[in-house]
Amino acid sequence: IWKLMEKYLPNSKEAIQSSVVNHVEYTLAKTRFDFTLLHCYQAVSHSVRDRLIEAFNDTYQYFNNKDVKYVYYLSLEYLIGRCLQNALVNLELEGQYKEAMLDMGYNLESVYEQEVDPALGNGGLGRLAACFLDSMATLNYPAWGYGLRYSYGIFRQQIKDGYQVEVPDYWLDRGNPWEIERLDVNYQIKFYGSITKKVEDGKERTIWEGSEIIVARAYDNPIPGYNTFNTINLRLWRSLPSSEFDFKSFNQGDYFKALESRQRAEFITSVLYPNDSTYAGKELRLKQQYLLVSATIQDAIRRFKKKRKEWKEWPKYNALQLNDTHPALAIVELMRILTDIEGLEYEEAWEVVYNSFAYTNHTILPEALEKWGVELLGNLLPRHLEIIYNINHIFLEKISRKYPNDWRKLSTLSLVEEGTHKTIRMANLSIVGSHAVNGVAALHSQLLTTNLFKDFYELRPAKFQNKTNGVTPRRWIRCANPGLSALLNDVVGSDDWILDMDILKNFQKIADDPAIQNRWMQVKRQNKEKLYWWVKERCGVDLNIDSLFDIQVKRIHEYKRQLMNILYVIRRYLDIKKTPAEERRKLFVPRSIMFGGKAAPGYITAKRIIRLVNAVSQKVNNDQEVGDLLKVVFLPNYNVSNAQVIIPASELSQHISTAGLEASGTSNMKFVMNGCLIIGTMDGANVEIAEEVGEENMFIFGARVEQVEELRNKMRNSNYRDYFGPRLTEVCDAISSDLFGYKYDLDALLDTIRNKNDYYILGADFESYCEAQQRVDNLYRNKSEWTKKSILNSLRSGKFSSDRTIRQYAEEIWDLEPCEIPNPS
Ligand code: 26V
Repeated sequence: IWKLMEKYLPNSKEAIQSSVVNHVEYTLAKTRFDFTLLHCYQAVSHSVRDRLIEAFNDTYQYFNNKDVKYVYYLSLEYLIGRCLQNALVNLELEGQYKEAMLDMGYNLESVYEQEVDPALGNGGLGRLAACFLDSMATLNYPAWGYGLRYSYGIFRQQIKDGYQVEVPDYWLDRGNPWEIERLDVNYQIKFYGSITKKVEDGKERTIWEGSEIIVARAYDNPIPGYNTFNTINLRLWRSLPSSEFDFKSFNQGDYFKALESRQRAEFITSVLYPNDSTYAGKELRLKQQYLLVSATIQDAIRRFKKKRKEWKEWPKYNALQLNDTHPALAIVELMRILTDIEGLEYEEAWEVVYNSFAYTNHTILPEALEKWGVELLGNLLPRHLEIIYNINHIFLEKISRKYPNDWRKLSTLSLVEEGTHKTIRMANLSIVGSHAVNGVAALHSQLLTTNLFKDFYELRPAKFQNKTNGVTPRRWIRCANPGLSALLNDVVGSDDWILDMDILKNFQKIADDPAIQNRWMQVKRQNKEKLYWWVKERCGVDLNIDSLFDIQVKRIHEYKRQLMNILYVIRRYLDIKKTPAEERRKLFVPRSIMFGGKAAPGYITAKRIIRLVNAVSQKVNNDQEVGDLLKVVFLPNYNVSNAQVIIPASELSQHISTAGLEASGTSNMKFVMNGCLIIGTMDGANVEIAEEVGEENMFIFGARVEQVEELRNKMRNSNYRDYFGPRLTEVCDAISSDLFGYKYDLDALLDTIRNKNDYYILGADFESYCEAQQRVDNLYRNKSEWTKKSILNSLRSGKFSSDRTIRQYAEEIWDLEPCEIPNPS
């Protein structure tokens, strides 16, 4: 029977339609009489899901037969975005499905809009993990993504009276056609309890008995590669109550109490922590981290044991990548299993662990570095704390032999931070337990070796690497910008650029071609129209499509300096008002300035920045005198699917963090690929973007990283009215005079930069920012010059494909070979 079954579904229109109709009837149990667009989406996705599942099963069966090495990518966050279009594009079936659906009376694009956007991440770190999965599948690497299946993703952001309001994001309420629930893949996870030592044959053994036991169940999410049959797995764990655990309570007759404990188990993977900047040592968060780590390690071990190899071969078959320190307990969990359960000697186990783990750092902000209180950790995971102390003891002994009596070194390198509140430094644990540590852009990796991890670097310089981030051109050009994709196809003569962005460099001469420039502008204009309608519908603002679309979208944070952007908008507003009406159009280019991004719910200053943007928006947009010369909009609920509309439509995008503080940035890369010019500081990956596209094709301004500390000191020692200069001072005074209302909130906001503690040096960078903005206006007046730079930005962005990044991880850290499954037809 298996042989008789058609192995791969044929791609004809009729076959697609029959599969969709089949799902309407048998999966949805629907008839054509009460059939909605949502049902259509569900039937279509199920028909695509069938194809993914076949490819997915074949992929791992093939990997298994070939006895390949795997990389395990461990991340608490994945911002994968919508799946349907991405799957169709990667399976190269979008055209066929479009036709098939049109025939049945449906527009495929409106079908796409029915899908929820799974938002299981905060921002850059989670989106990076999703781009990496796409590249790992596309490049045929034997890989697994591991994460958590939160029931609630990051909150949905609404704007009420100009303030951010958080609404829970229960994203599973319409089911999820993309996941495969694995009823048979469950692991026990233990918490709390006690440890006992036993001596057997003269050897001490440690036994940890957890007092709370729950279950982690696997939910598999197939990730199709582009132009290959390889489809890899993103395995997400969900917490469930364990059936064994609460027997006692049930027997004692306390029925409700027993149910409560079951609900507590389910609660663990309920909600993603919506904070990406300040660390708060919450027990629930630690439970989440350990659940991911423990289930994943058990899964990897089960797979390895089937090979019947010796433990010392583990690193030959497994590479484990830690996406920041969040899953760092994996190091300890593998040590625990190897020593306590598998009976390896400490040193043998350490070799295995050290040679398989690698750690990526994503931030140098001290407030984001994870440190778990030893009381909390020791209570929840007593054996793990003991192992951490052990690792630390052995490590510090080596250090004190190498640097006798160097107490400063010992205390900075130690995994334990002493003090009234003793903590475990997860970054130190991750470095000590890994054979490779990397930053996410050249400048950031450099800063790790000279500042944050200086002493570790001096100890083992070879361990430290750079892996500049990248983004997938499949989602960020091919899916998000079909107009540009078609244009690039024509320029190149094929769609080869999707797999090899570097070939675009060979076509730079088109940047001067007026015919191409015209088509390029047309594509941008169509994308701007789409965003125009999006803004009109959601914000009720009527933009001028001919105005310059100027966009800053990212999490709201002081270091990203959205405040500097809006203060400049006010500067522009005041300048327009001061200019005689008849001269205004000569002096100012019409601009639509858009902001978007979520503030962490407890981050008051970030929330006040949103309040200020909306206050300015209200004033400026309703000022008849200003008209379309200046519009200000806050784009609500910035997420992956909205980004796919926003990024292709923008002409100028802002990446203006204080130098040294943005580890990389990844949207900067997406904007550049889509022919957007950047106004930015020499920070994160901006530095490398400037190297690739040329500084003359960007608007670079502001203090360099070496100058920041000195500027901070200078400002500390003078009055803000002096170091701000008259232009910024006037802006602050306008806000304080209640020109925009909300004086209480806005004065408090301004005090973060006025009171001699302008940590992010807005005051120092403001003038240079204004000058860069003037250069933007000047260039925009020359449409052909602007378009030329836009084209060059896009054609020179090849370095920032995540394919390049993943190849480097595979070759320089994971020692991993591609393994392509054969074409089944
Ligand atoms: C930190 C924390 C702190 C504890 C609470 C939960 C939580 C969740 C996430 C984070 C991650 C902060 C680090 C981060 O997102 N870094 C960003 O990583 C991007 C990808 O490498 C990079 O482009 C951005 O520049 C960097 O800010």
